Amino acid sequence: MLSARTDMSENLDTSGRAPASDWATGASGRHEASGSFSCGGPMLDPTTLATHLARLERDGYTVVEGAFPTDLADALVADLARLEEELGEGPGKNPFEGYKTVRLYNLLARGKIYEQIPVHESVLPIVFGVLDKQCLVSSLSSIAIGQDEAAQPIHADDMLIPIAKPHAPIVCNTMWALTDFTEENGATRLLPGTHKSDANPELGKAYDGSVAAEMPKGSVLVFDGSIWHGGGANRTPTRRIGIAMNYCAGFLRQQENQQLGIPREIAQGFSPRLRSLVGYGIYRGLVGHVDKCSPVDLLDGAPPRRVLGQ
Ligand SMILES: O=C(O)CCC(=O)C(=O)O
Repeated sequence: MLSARTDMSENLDTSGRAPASDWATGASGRHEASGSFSCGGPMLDPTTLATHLARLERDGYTVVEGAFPTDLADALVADLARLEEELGEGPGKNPFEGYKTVRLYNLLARGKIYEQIPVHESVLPIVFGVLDKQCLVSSLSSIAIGQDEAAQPIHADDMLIPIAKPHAPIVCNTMWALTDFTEENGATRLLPGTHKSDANPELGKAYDGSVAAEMPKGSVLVFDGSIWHGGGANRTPTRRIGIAMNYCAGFLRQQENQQLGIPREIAQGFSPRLRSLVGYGIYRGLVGHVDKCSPVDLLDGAPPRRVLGQ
């Protein structure tokens, strides 16, 4: 659980080693908020953080309105348009990705502007509260749902992971609204409470009781990876554009391979926190080492320091 010591700076040891106290506490997030919580930017006040974590626990999701400036949303939309053109990406070719939806993957490799997303102080403390401070970036992609797109099949983002449900959160995902999200334009649909279900949804089956996560541009939907959900149908002439910033527990395999997918010279320019989040660290002082050394030293080409068995 989050302990009273909630300053994220303690997670900045670039060796990626767990702080000694994390060995003692287990340092798992699991919905407990206490004390103020800073990612180095403005504080997310403890009451607001606790409210979001309580909603996540009860419903499986929460929406942070005004999480980031609308001019950042506009800048991201413009950069995604540039990328779509440069990469020559078109709509998906299956019902899950959508036939009228354009997705761009591996965004941390595509431009400096994306580096602020995984570490954003309005959202990361909530993710830390659900997972823990040693969680990882699982994937970072954009999803632009075009006119006349059908609703995406209802699914759970952790349904490929073959462990019995319900279980503690191991995936926590976020959807950044770069345009307003409305019921008409394809706002994400969620089935509240299904993160506690002992089953996964049946793909292709229609489910009653979903709610549309309507939110203004600049908001972020945060949800438990077990909740049943899917992108909505777009019945408007304009695109619904979002960024799917997804996280997983530090002991899980990341959905996008960050260490190979992000060129080394780009990762070398990341902040210590971002390096740690993409996986250049060591989980609980053991998992992810290279010859007993931290991968972060190898990233920099620095003489590797032994972090195990000293
Ligand atoms: O686009 C959305 O709102 C949701 C997308 C999603 O759930 C997914 O692709 O896994």
